[in-house]
Amino acid sequence: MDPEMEDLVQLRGRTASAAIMGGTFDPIHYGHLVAAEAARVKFQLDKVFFVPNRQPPHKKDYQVTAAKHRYQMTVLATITNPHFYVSRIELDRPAPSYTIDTLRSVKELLGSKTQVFFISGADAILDILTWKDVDEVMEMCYFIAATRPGYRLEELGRRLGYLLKKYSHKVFCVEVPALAISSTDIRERVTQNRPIKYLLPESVENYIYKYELYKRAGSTLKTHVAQELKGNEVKD
Ligand code: DND
Repeated sequence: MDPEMEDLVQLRGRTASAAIMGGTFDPIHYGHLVAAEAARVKFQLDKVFFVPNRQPPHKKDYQVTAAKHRYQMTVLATITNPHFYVSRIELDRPAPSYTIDTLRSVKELLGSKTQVFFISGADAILDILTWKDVDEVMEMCYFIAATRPGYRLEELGRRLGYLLKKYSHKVFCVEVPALAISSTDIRERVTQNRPIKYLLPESVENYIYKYELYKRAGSTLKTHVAQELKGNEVKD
């Protein structure tokens, strides 16, 4: 059993709460970290598990950075928070990384006395109707949607229709001031030699420069598209 799974098992049988913060984390930044910490404090979560995916089911149009880099950046970013853990559960499972499969494994490990939350940006929640087995996903956990300050849950309701009506008691909001930060913007900034300081932890910034991630324009385009455009191979 990997060490992160042992952390999960510690909660088994207790009345406890654990949250999953699923993501591609390409790269992880302060928006993710602030959202997770705000959720932890507001909902008194015992532990937050960051779960980098192996291949996001919804991002088939670009090649994500190698899993080992995304995992290591996530470990570096979370190391200073005693409540944050990183799980390899999706990295060690064949792709695509469906959230329903992760929830099933986590629920089985934790047992019925632990409440499971899933932390997500409001933008990701708006796409949830396209997720695999969405009704079962909603049955299995509570959702914490990170929103801009002042955002109203009713706005989510308008977009989510039946899903939010049926599961309104399971969806909560937490306000996050750092919502403008995005992984896409950080990747583009590195490619264009623009600063990324203060958008993400310094350790992750240094990691990106050390391993020369995101240096090449189009490095995150899906390989065959990039080959057509550039006529040469694109690596992670
Ligand atoms: P992303 O690729 O959007 O992650 O994936 C989010 C999660 O949804 C992952 O666990 C996916 O596997 C899962 N998913 C997506 C689609 C289909 C299915 C599952 C399925 O099972 O069928 P990012 O690394 O881009 O972002 C991670 C999270 O952080 C997201 O929820 C995103 O909305 C949020 N986020 C921010 N939150 C607060 N402030 C910011 C943020 N930027 C991103 N600045």
